[in-house]
This record gives sequence, C-alpha cells and structure tokens, in this order.
Amino acid sequence: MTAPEDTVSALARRLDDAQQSRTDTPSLADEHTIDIDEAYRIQNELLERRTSRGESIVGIKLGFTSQAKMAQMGVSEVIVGQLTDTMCVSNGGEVDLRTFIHPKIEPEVAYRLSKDVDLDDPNVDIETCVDALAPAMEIIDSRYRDFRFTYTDVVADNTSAAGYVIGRWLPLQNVEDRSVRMEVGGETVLGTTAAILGDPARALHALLDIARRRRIPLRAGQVILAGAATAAVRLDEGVAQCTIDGLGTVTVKGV
Ligand code: OOG
Repeated sequence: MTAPEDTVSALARRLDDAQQSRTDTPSLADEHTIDIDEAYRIQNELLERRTSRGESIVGIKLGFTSQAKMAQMGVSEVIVGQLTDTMCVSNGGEVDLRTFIHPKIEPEVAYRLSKDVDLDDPNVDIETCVDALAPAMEIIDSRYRDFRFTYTDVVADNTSAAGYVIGRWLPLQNVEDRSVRMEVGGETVLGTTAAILGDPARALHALLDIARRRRIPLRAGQVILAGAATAAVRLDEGVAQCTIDGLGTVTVKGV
C-alpha cells in the first residue's frame, strides 16, 4: 500500500520543521509503513521546500558505501541524498554548531561533474563526466532522535545531509587505496579510501544506477560526495581535519 500524497507531504514537513527548529523527531517507522519509493518522494518534497525558500541544489551525496558506516548504523543499502548551497562550508572556515541538532563528521572523497549525465543513454560512462576530485568531509545531522532510523527513514531525511567542506580540487587520479586520517577534537580515526565500495570511483557507478532509477538529475558543476571512509565522529567546538594521502588536507572549525 502506498502512502497517500498528504502523508508524504506531512512527513516532509515534519522533517523540514525538525531541521529548521533543531529539534529531533522519532523514527517515521514508529507510526508509518513507508516503502523506498515513498521515502525518495518525501526526500524530494523536503528539497522542494528548501528550494522554495531560496536554496539551490549543488550536489549529490552517497551514504552507506562503506562497511564501517553500514555496521555503525545497521543499514546495508547504498543511499543518495541532495546537497544544497547553504550546506557548503569553505575549507578552513567555521561552522555554527547551533544550526544542527547533534552533528557528526566523516571523511570523504568528492568528485566534480564536468558534464550533464544523460540518464537515458545506456552507454554513458560516468567516469568521463567528472574532471576533478578532492579530499572532503561531510557533516551529518540526522533529524531522528539519537540517530535511530530505518533505511526508509534515512532516505526520507535526505540521508542526514547537513554540511560539507571540500579541499583543493585535483586532477582525476586513481584513489583506490589511499590512507585517510581524520582528527576531531582529541580523537583520531584512521581508514582508507578502499573502504568506499573498494574504490571511490565505484560510488560514481552506484550513483548512476540509483539516479537512473530515481530520475535524479546529475548536472555539470555539481559536487558528488562518494560516502564516508570511516565511522562518523561527533563534531564539537574545535577543528576537524582530514588528510588523504596524496590529496592533501581539508579542515573546518566547529564554533
Ligand atoms: C546517514 C548518512 C550516511 C555515509 O557516508 O555513509 C553517510 C547517517 O549515518 O546518518 O552519509
């Protein structure tokens, strides 16, 4: 049974209100049975609410592309969310922690789309549609209480997308197995880019597959976050820094 349109709209409003008022909300699954199609419809309505307030969609993110994240959150399907301009924090810049509920941060690899991707062309090669990559970090902030959610919940909640910071763009190169080090407050997490589906480039193929099925436009100039390389770490006041071997360092300061 599919959720009526008014339920989809009401749940999109609930998640949007949670984000705007910085107040967590219980898992939707506690009261509703939504399927994955409805979850992406809720996500789209949520994004429509944000764009109608003047935000613009500037990129796409993947989630649960690594075993560490799947194990941390108990979800094992790759998910896709959308990035807006207001989520972008400049490298070395500050992020106001009061704009979040309970933010966490994760090390990532970002790609830049140089061409629109023709989702209807069966021969399109997504790797030829990107022209640069960079070290990055994503700030996630589930709108659900205690980050407790199901697969459909997290998709509806735009996959916890809340912020991101991108380091210096570099020419495309093989980043299959680069060491990753993220320092947040006193904590250091170590990992490898291989944690991202074996090779972050595979995240591009996973994205193309989902974008085709979900009709998610992939446009020139957009940023693609390939998914976390390690489990997420709580973001508090102070500097968070991520270094990927050969790609450099990206930093952000929580204030
Ligand atoms: C969902 C977002 C997961 C990733 O890179 O795996 C994600 C969450 O853990 O709240 O962004």
